[in-house]
Amino acid sequence: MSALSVSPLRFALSKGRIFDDTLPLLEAAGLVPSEHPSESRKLRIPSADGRVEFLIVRASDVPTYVQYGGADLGVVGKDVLNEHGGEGVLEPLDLGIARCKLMVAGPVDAAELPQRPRVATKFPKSARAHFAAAGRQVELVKLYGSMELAPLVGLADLIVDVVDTGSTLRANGLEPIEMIAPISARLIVNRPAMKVRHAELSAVISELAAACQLPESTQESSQTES
Ligand code: PRT
Ligand code: MG
Repeated sequence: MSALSVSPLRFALSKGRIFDDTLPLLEAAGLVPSEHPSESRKLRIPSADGRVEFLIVRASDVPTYVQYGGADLGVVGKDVLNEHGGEGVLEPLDLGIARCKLMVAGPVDAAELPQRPRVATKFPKSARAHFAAAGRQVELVKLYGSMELAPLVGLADLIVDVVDTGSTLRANGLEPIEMIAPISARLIVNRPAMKVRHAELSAVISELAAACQLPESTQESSQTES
């Protein structure tokens, strides 16, 4: 870095799972938040060394902040990134944390499915691509949470949701039917920032890559839901 004082890199994170799983990697990279967001109402939290400023945003808003340069970088689940589409962001690292699976699930004792089943999901883009690829007709219903409830009250025949242990499915009389994609959290970077602040961002990417002991590769964020 130059001797001139520069503003800290802005790093978007969501509270909960993503923050908790990213924290050990940040610590290994020497980027320690000066406060924990669950113990603070602040939405901007500097790192102890002042190199970055963490922005606490909704999980689904992380790609938007990074796309428009509100944040220079961020951590987001691949499920959320696929729904966003990845425009304007680079995806240099699979952090291998917050792992889960995007799955189709339905009632354990389900009768035969209708010709065109109704599918409730927070992930319509991924769900649409999955069923279209299989040549299956479905009616998608967009929900923002508690997808597991929809089949229990007749709102939907199936759901598409992220599943970790599967205990939430089981607790609601549902079972996994098929996997759409394995999911993990990704480091994303604003495309113009990667040019303008290349040295600082490369340093952070390398440090985080070392922290999660993965080879790094600067690749275009995938626009496809595999
Ligand atoms: O705030 P907003 O509503 O926008 O986002 P969010 O609530 O989805 O964020 P958060 O913090 O819950 O999840 C952030 C990211 O963590 C997701 O985008 C996924 O990439 C990843 N992740 C990993 C998960 C899970 N595991 C997971 N288990 N996200 C959600 N869940 C849910 C699951 O759907 C179920 O309802 O947690 C519940 C428990 O899972 P089981 O299978 O262990 O019972
Ligand atoms: Mg939430």
